[in-house]
Amino acid sequence: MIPPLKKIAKIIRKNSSFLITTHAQPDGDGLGAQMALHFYLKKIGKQSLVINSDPTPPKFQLVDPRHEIQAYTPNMKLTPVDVVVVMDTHDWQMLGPMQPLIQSMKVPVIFIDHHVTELDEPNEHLIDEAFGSTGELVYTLLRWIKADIDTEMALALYVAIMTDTSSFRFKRTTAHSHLIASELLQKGVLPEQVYQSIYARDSISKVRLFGNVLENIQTSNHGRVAWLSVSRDTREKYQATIEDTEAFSNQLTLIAGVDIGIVFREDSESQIKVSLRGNGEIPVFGIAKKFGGGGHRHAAGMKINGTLQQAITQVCREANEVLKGYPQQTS
Ligand SMILES: [Mn+2]
Repeated sequence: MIPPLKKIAKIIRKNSSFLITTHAQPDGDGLGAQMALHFYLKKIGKQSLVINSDPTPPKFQLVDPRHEIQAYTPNMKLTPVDVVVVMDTHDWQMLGPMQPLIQSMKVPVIFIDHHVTELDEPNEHLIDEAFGSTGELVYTLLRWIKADIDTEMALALYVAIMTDTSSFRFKRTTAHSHLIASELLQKGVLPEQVYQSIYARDSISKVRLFGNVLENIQTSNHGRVAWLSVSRDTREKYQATIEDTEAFSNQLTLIAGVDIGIVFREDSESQIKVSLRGNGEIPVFGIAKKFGGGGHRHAAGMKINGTLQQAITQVCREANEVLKGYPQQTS
Protein backbone atom coordinates (compact mmCIF):
# COMPACT_ATOMS: atom_id res chain seq x y z
CA MET A 1 0.00 0.00 0.00
CA ILE A 2 2.68 2.52 0.95
CA PRO A 3 4.78 2.42 -2.28
CA PRO A 4 1.88 3.43 -4.56
CA LEU A 5 0.75 6.12 -2.11
CA LYS A 6 4.19 7.65 -2.09
CA LYS A 7 4.47 7.44 -5.86
CA ILE A 8 1.05 8.92 -6.52
CA ALA A 9 1.56 11.70 -3.99
CA LYS A 10 4.72 12.60 -5.89
CA ILE A 11 2.94 12.54 -9.26
CA ILE A 12 0.31 14.93 -7.88
CA ARG A 13 3.00 17.22 -6.53
CA LYS A 14 5.05 17.30 -9.72
CA ASN A 15 2.27 17.81 -12.26
CA SER A 16 -0.13 20.65 -12.76
CA SER A 17 -3.10 19.45 -14.82
CA PHE A 18 -5.27 16.39 -14.33
CA LEU A 19 -8.20 14.66 -15.97
CA ILE A 20 -10.27 12.47 -13.66
CA THR A 21 -12.71 9.92 -15.02
CA THR A 22 -14.60 6.82 -13.89
CA HIS A 23 -16.37 3.87 -15.50
CA ALA A 24 -19.36 4.25 -17.82
CA GLN A 25 -22.71 4.48 -15.99
CA PRO A 26 -20.94 6.08 -13.04
CA ASP A 27 -21.99 5.12 -9.52
CA GLY A 28 -21.73 6.83 -6.14
CA ASP A 29 -18.28 5.42 -5.45
CA GLY A 30 -16.72 6.49 -8.74
CA LEU A 31 -18.33 9.93 -8.64
CA GLY A 32 -17.63 10.59 -4.96
CA ALA A 33 -14.01 9.45 -5.29
CA GLN A 34 -13.36 11.61 -8.33
CA MET A 35 -14.97 14.72 -6.87
CA ALA A 36 -13.06 14.42 -3.58
CA LEU A 37 -9.77 14.32 -5.49
CA HIS A 38 -10.96 17.05 -7.89
CA PHE A 39 -11.84 19.42 -5.01
CA TYR A 40 -8.45 18.76 -3.45
CA LEU A 41 -6.53 19.41 -6.66
CA LYS A 42 -8.37 22.70 -7.23
CA LYS A 43 -7.73 23.71 -3.67
CA ILE A 44 -3.98 23.36 -4.04
CA GLY A 45 -4.02 25.34 -7.27
CA LYS A 46 -3.87 22.53 -9.84
CA GLN A 47 -6.01 22.29 -12.93
CA SER A 48 -8.50 19.48 -12.80
CA LEU A 49 -11.11 18.32 -15.28
CA VAL A 50 -13.74 15.70 -14.56
CA ILE A 51 -15.15 14.01 -17.66
CA ASN A 52 -17.20 10.82 -17.69
CA SER A 53 -18.62 8.65 -20.44
CA ASP A 54 -22.15 9.09 -19.13
CA PRO A 55 -23.98 11.91 -17.35
CA THR A 56 -24.25 11.93 -13.56
CA PRO A 57 -27.48 10.27 -12.36
CA PRO A 58 -29.61 12.94 -10.58
CA LYS A 59 -29.38 11.10 -7.24
CA PHE A 60 -25.60 11.64 -7.20
CA GLN A 61 -25.69 15.28 -8.23
CA LEU A 62 -25.08 16.23 -4.58
CA VAL A 63 -21.36 15.46 -4.95
CA ASP A 64 -21.12 18.01 -7.77
CA PRO A 65 -22.88 21.13 -6.45
CA ARG A 66 -21.40 23.47 -9.07
CA HIS A 67 -21.98 21.12 -12.03
CA GLU A 68 -18.30 20.72 -12.80
CA ILE A 69 -18.55 17.17 -14.17
CA GLN A 70 -18.73 17.05 -17.95
CA ALA A 71 -20.35 14.21 -19.85
CA TYR A 72 -18.61 12.93 -22.95
CA THR A 73 -19.89 14.08 -26.34
CA PRO A 74 -18.53 12.70 -29.64
CA ASN A 75 -17.01 15.95 -30.88
CA MET A 76 -15.60 17.20 -27.62
CA LYS A 77 -12.13 18.74 -27.78
CA LEU A 78 -9.88 18.01 -24.87
CA THR A 79 -7.26 20.38 -23.59
CA PRO A 80 -4.07 18.40 -22.97
CA VAL A 81 -3.38 17.34 -19.40
CA ASP A 82 -0.31 15.96 -17.63
CA VAL A 83 -1.94 13.00 -15.91
CA VAL A 84 -5.18 11.00 -16.11
CA VAL A 85 -6.69 9.44 -12.99
CA VAL A 86 -9.25 6.66 -13.45
CA MET A 87 -11.48 5.88 -10.48
CA ASP A 88 -13.27 2.68 -9.48
CA THR A 89 -12.12 0.51 -12.38
CA HIS A 90 -8.86 -0.44 -14.01
CA ASP A 91 -10.49 -2.14 -16.96
CA TRP A 92 -10.18 -0.02 -20.10
CA GLN A 93 -13.32 -1.62 -21.50
CA MET A 94 -15.35 -0.11 -18.68
CA LEU A 95 -14.48 3.43 -19.74
CA GLY A 96 -16.72 3.40 -22.79
CA PRO A 97 -15.99 6.21 -25.26
CA MET A 98 -13.51 7.79 -22.82
CA GLN A 99 -11.11 4.90 -23.50
CA PRO A 100 -9.86 5.95 -26.98
CA LEU A 101 -9.86 9.57 -25.92
CA ILE A 102 -7.58 8.91 -22.94
CA GLN A 103 -5.33 6.46 -24.72
CA SER A 104 -4.75 8.97 -27.53
CA MET A 105 -3.49 11.51 -24.99
CA LYS A 106 -0.35 9.45 -24.35
CA VAL A 107 0.09 10.65 -20.77
CA PRO A 108 0.53 8.63 -17.57
CA VAL A 109 -2.69 7.00 -16.33
CA ILE A 110 -3.23 6.11 -12.69
CA PHE A 111 -5.94 3.69 -11.65
CA ILE A 112 -7.42 4.06 -8.17
CA ASP A 113 -9.61 1.03 -7.65
CA HIS A 114 -10.71 -1.80 -5.37
CA HIS A 115 -11.76 -4.46 -7.87
CA VAL A 116 -9.91 -7.76 -8.23
CA THR A 117 -6.84 -7.10 -10.35
CA GLU A 118 -4.67 -9.12 -12.67
CA LEU A 119 -2.56 -6.16 -13.77
CA ASP A 120 1.13 -6.88 -14.29
CA GLU A 121 2.22 -3.78 -12.44
CA PRO A 122 -0.40 -3.04 -9.80
CA ASN A 123 2.17 -1.02 -7.85
CA GLU A 124 2.07 1.73 -10.45
CA HIS A 125 -1.53 2.25 -9.35
CA LEU A 126 -3.54 2.45 -6.16
CA ILE A 127 -5.44 -0.80 -6.32
CA ASP A 128 -6.43 -2.78 -3.24
CA GLU A 129 -9.33 -5.16 -3.20
CA ALA A 130 -9.35 -5.25 0.60
CA PHE A 131 -10.97 -1.81 0.56
CA GLY A 132 -14.74 -1.49 0.68
CA SER A 133 -14.79 1.41 -1.74
CA THR A 134 -12.61 3.56 -3.97
CA GLY A 135 -13.66 6.42 -1.69
CA GLU A 136 -11.69 4.83 1.16
CA LEU A 137 -8.62 4.60 -1.06
CA VAL A 138 -8.91 8.27 -2.01
CA TYR A 139 -9.37 9.18 1.65
CA THR A 140 -6.22 7.20 2.48
CA LEU A 141 -4.33 8.99 -0.27
CA LEU A 142 -5.56 12.41 0.89
CA ARG A 143 -4.55 11.60 4.47
CA TRP A 144 -1.12 10.49 3.27
CA ILE A 145 -0.72 13.83 1.48
CA LYS A 146 -1.94 15.55 4.66
CA ALA A 147 -4.77 17.20 2.72
CA ASP A 148 -7.15 19.42 4.60
CA ILE A 149 -10.46 17.60 4.07
CA ASP A 150 -13.29 20.14 3.93
CA THR A 151 -17.05 19.61 4.02
CA GLU A 152 -17.57 19.10 0.31
CA MET A 153 -14.69 16.65 0.03
CA ALA A 154 -16.07 14.85 3.08
CA LEU A 155 -19.54 14.65 1.54
CA ALA A 156 -18.16 13.22 -1.72
CA LEU A 157 -16.13 10.60 0.18
CA TYR A 158 -19.08 9.72 2.39
CA VAL A 159 -21.31 9.16 -0.64
CA ALA A 160 -18.63 6.89 -2.13
CA ILE A 161 -18.27 4.81 1.03
CA MET A 162 -21.95 4.67 1.93
CA THR A 163 -23.11 3.56 -1.50
CA ASP A 164 -20.37 1.00 -2.15
CA THR A 165 -20.62 -0.68 1.25
CA SER A 166 -24.44 -0.69 0.86
CA SER A 167 -24.71 1.55 3.91
CA PHE A 168 -21.93 -0.24 5.82
CA ARG A 169 -23.40 -3.71 5.33
CA PHE A 170 -21.14 -5.48 2.87
CA LYS A 171 -18.37 -7.84 3.89
CA ARG A 172 -15.51 -5.47 3.22
CA THR A 173 -16.92 -2.84 5.54
CA THR A 174 -14.11 -2.60 8.08
CA ALA A 175 -13.35 -0.79 11.29
CA HIS A 176 -11.38 1.52 9.03
CA SER A 177 -14.51 2.30 6.95
CA HIS A 178 -16.30 3.34 10.14
CA LEU A 179 -13.36 5.38 11.40
CA ILE A 180 -13.26 7.25 8.11
CA ALA A 181 -17.03 7.77 8.22
CA SER A 182 -16.71 9.09 11.76
CA GLU A 183 -14.21 11.67 10.64
CA LEU A 184 -16.35 12.65 7.66
CA LEU A 185 -19.31 13.24 9.97
CA GLN A 186 -17.13 15.49 12.09
CA LYS A 187 -16.47 17.51 8.95
CA GLY A 188 -20.18 18.23 8.68
CA VAL A 189 -21.71 15.37 6.67
CA LEU A 190 -25.35 14.73 7.66
CA PRO A 191 -26.03 10.99 7.22
CA GLU A 192 -29.82 11.17 7.08
CA GLN A 193 -29.76 13.94 4.50
CA VAL A 194 -27.29 12.06 2.33
CA TYR A 195 -29.22 8.81 2.61
CA GLN A 196 -32.54 10.44 1.83
CA SER A 197 -31.27 12.37 -1.14
CA ILE A 198 -29.73 9.25 -2.69
CA TYR A 199 -32.27 6.58 -1.80
CA ALA A 200 -35.62 8.23 -1.14
CA ARG A 201 -36.27 8.54 -4.85
CA ASP A 202 -38.10 5.38 -5.84
CA SER A 203 -40.87 5.94 -8.31
CA ILE A 204 -44.10 4.13 -7.61
CA SER A 205 -43.52 2.16 -10.82
CA LYS A 206 -40.20 0.90 -9.48
CA VAL A 207 -41.78 -0.23 -6.24
CA ARG A 208 -44.51 -2.06 -8.15
CA LEU A 209 -41.96 -3.65 -10.47
CA PHE A 210 -40.03 -4.79 -7.39
CA GLY A 211 -43.23 -6.34 -6.05
CA ASN A 212 -43.73 -8.30 -9.24
CA VAL A 213 -40.10 -9.37 -9.41
CA LEU A 214 -40.07 -10.54 -5.77
CA GLU A 215 -43.25 -12.52 -6.35
CA ASN A 216 -41.42 -14.46 -9.05
CA ILE A 217 -38.15 -15.31 -7.27
CA GLN A 218 -36.95 -18.82 -8.09
CA THR A 219 -34.71 -21.09 -6.07
CA SER A 220 -32.77 -24.26 -6.73
CA ASN A 221 -30.19 -26.48 -5.06
CA HIS A 222 -32.27 -26.80 -1.86
CA GLY A 223 -32.75 -23.07 -1.70
CA ARG A 224 -29.04 -22.27 -1.88
CA VAL A 225 -29.33 -20.49 -5.22
CA ALA A 226 -31.99 -17.81 -5.64
CA TRP A 227 -32.54 -15.71 -8.70
CA LEU A 228 -34.87 -13.20 -10.16
CA SER A 229 -35.21 -11.96 -13.67
CA VAL A 230 -36.44 -8.75 -15.18
CA SER A 231 -37.55 -9.08 -18.77
CA ARG A 232 -37.95 -6.13 -21.07
CA ASP A 233 -41.69 -6.80 -21.20
CA THR A 234 -41.97 -6.57 -17.44
CA ARG A 235 -39.91 -3.41 -17.35
CA GLU A 236 -42.07 -1.84 -20.02
CA LYS A 237 -45.27 -2.94 -18.33
CA TYR A 238 -44.24 -1.08 -15.17
CA GLN A 239 -42.62 1.74 -17.11
CA ALA A 240 -39.46 1.24 -15.10
CA THR A 241 -35.94 2.07 -16.21
CA ILE A 242 -32.87 -0.16 -16.22
CA GLU A 243 -31.51 1.81 -13.25
CA ASP A 244 -34.68 1.00 -11.33
CA THR A 245 -33.60 -2.63 -11.10
CA GLU A 246 -30.10 -2.03 -9.84
CA ALA A 247 -30.51 -2.74 -6.13
CA PHE A 248 -32.68 -5.84 -6.55
CA SER A 249 -29.82 -8.28 -6.00
CA ASN A 250 -29.47 -7.25 -2.35
CA GLN A 251 -32.86 -8.75 -1.60
CA LEU A 252 -31.89 -12.27 -2.63
CA THR A 253 -29.13 -12.79 -0.09
CA LEU A 254 -31.48 -11.67 2.67
CA ILE A 255 -33.38 -14.94 2.24
CA ALA A 256 -32.33 -17.46 4.89
CA GLY A 257 -30.23 -20.29 3.46
CA VAL A 258 -29.40 -18.53 0.19
CA ASP A 259 -25.70 -18.75 -0.68
CA ILE A 260 -25.76 -17.25 -4.15
CA GLY A 261 -28.19 -14.61 -5.38
CA ILE A 262 -28.44 -13.83 -9.08
CA VAL A 263 -30.27 -11.12 -11.01
CA PHE A 264 -30.89 -11.55 -14.72
CA ARG A 265 -31.82 -8.40 -16.55
CA GLU A 266 -32.81 -8.42 -20.19
CA ASP A 267 -31.21 -5.25 -21.54
CA SER A 268 -31.91 -5.94 -25.20
CA GLU A 269 -33.24 -8.78 -27.27
CA SER A 270 -30.04 -10.75 -27.06
CA GLN A 271 -28.13 -9.30 -24.15
CA ILE A 272 -28.61 -10.29 -20.54
CA LYS A 273 -26.93 -8.42 -17.72
CA VAL A 274 -26.17 -10.74 -14.81
CA SER A 275 -25.39 -9.61 -11.24
CA LEU A 276 -24.06 -12.13 -8.74
CA ARG A 277 -23.85 -11.96 -4.96
CA GLY A 278 -22.22 -14.55 -2.74
CA ASN A 279 -23.22 -14.80 0.88
CA GLY A 280 -20.56 -15.30 3.59
CA GLU A 281 -17.52 -17.04 2.16
CA ILE A 282 -19.07 -18.02 -1.17
CA PRO A 283 -17.07 -16.54 -4.07
CA VAL A 284 -18.80 -15.52 -7.29
CA PHE A 285 -15.97 -13.74 -9.08
CA GLY A 286 -15.00 -16.98 -10.87
CA ILE A 287 -18.48 -17.34 -12.36
CA ALA A 288 -18.38 -13.79 -13.74
CA LYS A 289 -14.91 -14.37 -15.09
CA LYS A 290 -16.00 -17.50 -16.94
CA PHE A 291 -18.47 -15.38 -18.90
CA GLY A 292 -15.99 -12.56 -19.55
CA GLY A 293 -17.10 -10.37 -16.64
CA GLY A 294 -15.46 -9.31 -13.39
CA GLY A 295 -15.95 -7.42 -10.17
CA HIS A 296 -15.27 -8.37 -6.58
CA ARG A 297 -14.87 -11.74 -4.89
CA HIS A 298 -18.39 -11.78 -3.45
CA ALA A 299 -20.15 -9.38 -5.83
CA ALA A 300 -19.55 -9.61 -9.54
CA GLY A 301 -21.30 -9.44 -12.88
CA MET A 302 -21.18 -9.96 -16.61
CA LYS A 303 -23.12 -9.66 -19.84
CA ILE A 304 -24.25 -12.76 -21.67
CA ASN A 305 -25.42 -12.97 -25.26
CA GLY A 306 -28.54 -15.08 -25.53
CA THR A 307 -32.03 -15.31 -24.18
CA LEU A 308 -33.03 -14.91 -20.55
CA GLN A 309 -33.72 -18.63 -20.27
CA GLN A 310 -30.33 -19.57 -21.73
CA ALA A 311 -28.53 -17.24 -19.35
CA ILE A 312 -30.45 -18.61 -16.37
CA THR A 313 -29.62 -22.22 -17.27
CA GLN A 314 -25.92 -21.55 -17.86
CA VAL A 315 -25.30 -19.37 -14.83
CA CYS A 316 -27.28 -21.52 -12.38
CA ARG A 317 -25.23 -24.51 -13.53
CA GLU A 318 -22.02 -22.64 -12.70
CA ALA A 319 -23.45 -21.54 -9.35
CA ASN A 320 -24.18 -25.14 -8.44
CA GLU A 321 -20.63 -26.06 -9.39
CA VAL A 322 -19.23 -23.44 -7.01
CA LEU A 323 -21.46 -24.64 -4.18
CA LYS A 324 -20.05 -28.18 -4.46
CA GLY A 325 -16.97 -26.78 -2.74
CA TYR A 326 -19.03 -25.32 0.11
CA PRO A 327 -21.23 -27.75 2.05
CA GLN A 328 -24.63 -26.44 3.02
CA GLN A 329 -24.67 -24.69 6.39
CA THR A 330 -27.28 -26.10 8.74
CA SER A 331 -28.67 -23.77 11.30
MN1 LIG B 1 -16.50 0.83 -6.10
